[in-house]
Amino acid sequence: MDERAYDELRLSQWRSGRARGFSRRDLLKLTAAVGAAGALADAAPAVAAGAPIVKPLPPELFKQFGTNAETLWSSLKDVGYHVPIDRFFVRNHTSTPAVDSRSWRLNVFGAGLRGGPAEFTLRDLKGLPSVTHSVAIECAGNARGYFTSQQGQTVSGTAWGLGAVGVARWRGVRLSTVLRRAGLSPRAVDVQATGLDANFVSGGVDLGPVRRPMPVRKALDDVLLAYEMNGSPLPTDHGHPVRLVVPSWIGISSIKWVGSIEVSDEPLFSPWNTQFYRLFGPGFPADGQPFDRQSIKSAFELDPGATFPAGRTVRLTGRSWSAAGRIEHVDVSTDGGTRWRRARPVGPSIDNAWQRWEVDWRPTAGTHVLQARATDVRGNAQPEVARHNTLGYLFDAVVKVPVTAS
Ligand SMILES: Nc1nc2c(c(=O)[nH]1)N[C@H]1C(S)=C(S)[C@@H](COP(=O)(O)O)O[C@H]1N2
Ligand SMILES: [Mo]
Repeated sequence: MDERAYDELRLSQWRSGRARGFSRRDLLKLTAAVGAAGALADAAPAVAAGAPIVKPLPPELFKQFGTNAETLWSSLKDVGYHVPIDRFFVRNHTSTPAVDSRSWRLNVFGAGLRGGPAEFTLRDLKGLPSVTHSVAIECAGNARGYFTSQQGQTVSGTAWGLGAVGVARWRGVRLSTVLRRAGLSPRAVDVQATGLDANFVSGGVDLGPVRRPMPVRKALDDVLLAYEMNGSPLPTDHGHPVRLVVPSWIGISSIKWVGSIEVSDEPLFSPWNTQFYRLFGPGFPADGQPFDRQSIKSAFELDPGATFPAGRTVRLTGRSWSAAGRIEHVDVSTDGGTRWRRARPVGPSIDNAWQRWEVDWRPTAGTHVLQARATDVRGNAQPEVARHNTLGYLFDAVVKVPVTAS
């Protein structure tokens, strides 16, 4: 079954009340509470205990939004294919917890296992065959701010620029290896990891710990339980000691600080696939349209408002990425979209990661609008306008970047 068909089936099961963990009634209650409080999904959490983010967030590397911090694209110029840990974006629903890796255990349980629960220490996981992959993690709300600034539309949630994305080298064990060791049953339907961070409270309602189910088919396909990032033990803010890395899917799938994994023999639901991370708004089903996959985007390695010397050739650099496949080509305009030219690819184009590129440009004095438009190997190209949805997910339109030369 393809992902879309799976989503549709899941939606109808949920509508008909076949939902354990988070029912339609819970959602209606929640919607009322959220409406009353005037807050919405992805907004700053009501409680944030301790240090929301542990690593330093210098203003030349990050723009901070409460418990979240996006990478400034100017900080990715000349840093190579992978985003260094010191500038990788952080998206926390609450706060970064301190998890002791020696006493940490992964508990795998549920009716989708042949026997009882299984427990793994970090040592156990490291003793299993490991794989290393370059994979992008990107927030579903990345570039959300452009719905408002570029399209004049109202959306709720963190007004990210383009910096809620990063590619790192993740090393870990395949989730499929762990699930098979735990005794996966042919009856298994869904797999849901739960984080050890504090419960997420939204609009006065305690929604429990961050968790989100995925179909067993995805779990067995390409998902990692990662314990290393760019060759270092997984850093505190990025899920120490172990996180999921779910290639091509929205960032919320890649649960950090994993404490347990439920394998169920029926569909699972959580607020993170019912109330949040669904497409709501005109043209979408009243219950929202489910989605799992990320979209296609491009970014220049500079910040809006950057300045250049006039009359001298500069090298513009950037990156493009698509969840549907490798980037085929990137077109760049430096005159607000009248003329486009092909950017030169730089280095590899890796599936589920990104493609770096460059173009030379000699600006005249004055203000200019830069744009980059990517096309992937499946023929998907970035549109002029992203499809509006009230929670502001999956912005994929070509971004207009104002710069000045003097
Ligand atoms: N336990 C837990 N996992 C989580 C989150 C969280 O708040 N708690 N945030 C998710 C979201 S919305 C995103 S976009 C990614 C961000 O990963 P990063 O902070 O390592 O960049 O983690 C996901 N995993
Ligand atoms: Mo996210």
